[in-house]
Amino acid sequence: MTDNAVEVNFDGLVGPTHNFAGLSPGNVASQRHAQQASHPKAAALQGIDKMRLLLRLGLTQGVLPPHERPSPIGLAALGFPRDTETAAALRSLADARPWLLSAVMSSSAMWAANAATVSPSADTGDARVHFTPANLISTLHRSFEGPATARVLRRIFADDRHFVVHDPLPSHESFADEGAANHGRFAAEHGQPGMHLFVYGRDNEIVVPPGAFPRRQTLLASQTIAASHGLDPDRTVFVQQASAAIDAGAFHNDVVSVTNGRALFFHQHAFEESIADQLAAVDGLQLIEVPGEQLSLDDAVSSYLFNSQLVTLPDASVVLIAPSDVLELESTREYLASKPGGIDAVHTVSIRESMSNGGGPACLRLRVVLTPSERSALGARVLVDEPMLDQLAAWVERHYRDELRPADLADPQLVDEVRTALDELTQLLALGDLYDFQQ
Ligand code: SUG
Repeated sequence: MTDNAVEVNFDGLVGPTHNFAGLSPGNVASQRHAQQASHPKAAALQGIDKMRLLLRLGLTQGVLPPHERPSPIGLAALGFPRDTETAAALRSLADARPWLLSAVMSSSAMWAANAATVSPSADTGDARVHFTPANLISTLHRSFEGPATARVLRRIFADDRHFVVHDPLPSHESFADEGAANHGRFAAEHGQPGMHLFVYGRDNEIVVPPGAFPRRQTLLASQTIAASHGLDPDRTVFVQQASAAIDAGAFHNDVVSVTNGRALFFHQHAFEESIADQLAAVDGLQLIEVPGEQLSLDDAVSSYLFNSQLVTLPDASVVLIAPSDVLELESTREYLASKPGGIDAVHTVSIRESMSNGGGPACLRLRVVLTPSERSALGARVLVDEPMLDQLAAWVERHYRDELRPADLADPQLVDEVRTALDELTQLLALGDLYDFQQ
């Protein structure tokens, strides 16, 4: 047992190129908002407000920087030699295939739940915190994130006495991996040994019907991560997500369930088989199940009720940080008004810009359990307090545009703005020269 370990929520900062490009089949919000104008400044400030709420509730909050845009990995993969002038590359993509332009400009790294799968040191074979950056190969724009995420995590979690950052899994569909969005953990206290829940959408035996939404997580990917982190096989459970949930638009399992402490808050139709049976080995398991007749899968997906953050405050009360959309639907409003057992209070946050691309409160954060010595071994100034959030908000106000339209993505001026902003951010967060344009 490790005393005083806390769960740090590392939120992805929304990047200055946040836009709506419809790049994610099976993600109904992304499809619905394709090609609409986005609001990067509002988006980033909404994310910062959410972090401020968690901080004020007494939780430990961290931040992860946006990735460089256009993505140097993406441009290289699309055939542009390193010395191509960036403006020329963007113009050529805009003329030939605009969707590739949006792919290299996407701000999708903001959804930090997809950055990596993380195992706390209390559970791993070598008592270090293990990270596997997700390869995100199911969508082109997100497939550029894996190596960039590895670089960010290796900068922050550089101290190899405490941390191991693995390479992303092989870029092959058998290893399709979407990170912590399909992973949960049960533990009485964060620092105590936990039970790991890995949720997959397909393995090689599951036949995916033609026309069905993509199954983004494979069993093989989850098993490989569990093994490489040195997790105890007796404390690891692999569960299949319900096909019906994926086909209703739950492209990640965190759209239909969330864990905290020894609790699982979930939709009745989230899993293919009885979750109570599959989690029988979890000591003191607390199931908070929402029946399908009270809340349809469609309403679960449109409200993102289960993409809330379920967190335990220092006074031991359990709070649900839900998207304000739950107040707009009658079914979710009534469910929450019934004061479900296991949830002491509900706070709502307005993160409309992220929600319009299918990213709720839980998508925006990566949970990392850290002991005091692990926290003091961090390699950058990424744990935030209120003054730091004020500085980040002022930084957003200085550099982000109010509005971005699809055609603006090829604007060379935007590239300059992004570089100026990110350069300043690396100084603010003491990240060093992190980005390619800084080399
Ligand atoms: O991978 N949307 C993201 C949303 C990720 C949400 N994360 C979790 N559920 N954990 C995705 O589908 C849309 C980008 C666009 O269409 O412009 C996008 O990538």
